[in-house]
Amino acid sequence: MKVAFITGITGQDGSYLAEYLIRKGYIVHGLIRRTSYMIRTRIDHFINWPHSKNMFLHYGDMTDPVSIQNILGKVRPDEIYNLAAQSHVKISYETPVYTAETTGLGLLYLLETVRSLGLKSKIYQASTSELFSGDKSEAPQNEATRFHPKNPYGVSKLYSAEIARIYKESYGMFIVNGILFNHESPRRGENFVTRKITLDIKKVIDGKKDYIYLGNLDAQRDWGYAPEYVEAMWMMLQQEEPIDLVISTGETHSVRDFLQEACDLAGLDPEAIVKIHELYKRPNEVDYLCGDSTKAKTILGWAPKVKFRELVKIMINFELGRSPDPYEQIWDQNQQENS
Ligand code: NAP
Ligand code: G4F
Repeated sequence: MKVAFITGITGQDGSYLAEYLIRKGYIVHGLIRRTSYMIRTRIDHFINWPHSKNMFLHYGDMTDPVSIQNILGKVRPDEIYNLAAQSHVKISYETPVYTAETTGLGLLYLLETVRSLGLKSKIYQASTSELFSGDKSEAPQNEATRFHPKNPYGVSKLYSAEIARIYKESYGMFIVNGILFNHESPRRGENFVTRKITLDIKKVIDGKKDYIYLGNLDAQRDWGYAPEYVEAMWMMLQQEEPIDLVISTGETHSVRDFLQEACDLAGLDPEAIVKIHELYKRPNEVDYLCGDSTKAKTILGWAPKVKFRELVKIMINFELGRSPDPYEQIWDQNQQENS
């Protein structure tokens, strides 16, 4: 049985990845933080599955290298997925040092531990399309596009992407950067724009809110469906060689488009319920993201099935109680196709 260690297991991606690996027969170890209130909403539903006897949670923190050393010394994983991060771009302006420590330096603690213990673990680093400038003239962005981050989160991720490359080249370690474009789901954090819109639509329908307050509606994003993206993470670690890859849908839409599509599906008029508020605008914006994942298609055989309209439908239908998150069907289908 393969052993995986996931940092960020309680997040959107970590929770889908843990489920995916448990279904594949892995022993999964996850890093969790001490919080005054124990909220593990995204993993609670499978923590007691019979096959989740192979799942173990360890207290620690990406800013505490001793905790990382102790856990890795015990677990000695075959695969490490470093998904932990202060991952909110706007909040990275308010907590720039903490963001740098967690999102940037955290990986260094992991790499140094793996190196000093002499582990042979393959390592996945959660890199991001926030490494790019978002200038439309540079789109579609691929593995050859220059990095030019625009915010404290992006530059922290640039540090981790580069230290990953340096450890790979210097020590021959197996480390890949998955350069993932935005990916969403019903498990998306509540203050990212897609989930905020779908959640607030539900509140408006229920009479709990009159308006949805948003920032820049013109920014364009390449939005995919998170369960498909965690599968790409796993595929990257199954290769003979570590190769950095862009994972994206190749379609881009504005925040305004997402809002309109979600409102149409819910039978609401966005003009009547949306107000623009400065609070949700950023000091600097990444205007235009549209990824080219041709290389991932060639090397991994990975291609997204869920595109923009289907994604909005999944999120709205879930929020309004019309249908559950369909990730299980998608995984079953992929397993059949791959076998
Ligand atoms: P998320 O939902 O915000 O989850 C972040 C995870 O990191 C949570 O489990 C969180 O724990 C944990 N974490 C934060 N600070 C930590 C610390 N100091 N020590 C230990 N754990 C800590 O993020 P996500 O959307 O799943 O994204 C996963 C990774 O991919 C992140 O690194 C993100 O930056 C990157 N990424 C995401 C996207 C996207 O569109 N989703 C695209 C590209 C890259 P708590 O639950 O305790 O807060
Ligand atoms: O949903 P967002 O907060 O995601 P953003 O900034 O693109 O970052 C996400 O994707 C990255 C990959 O490219 C990840 F690396 C990162 O960890 C995170 O998961 O904002 C999307 C867009 C932005 O242009 C923002 O200015 O929506 C715009 N927006 C407009 N109103 C808003 C709002 N964003 C948020 N969060 N809240 C608003 O009210």
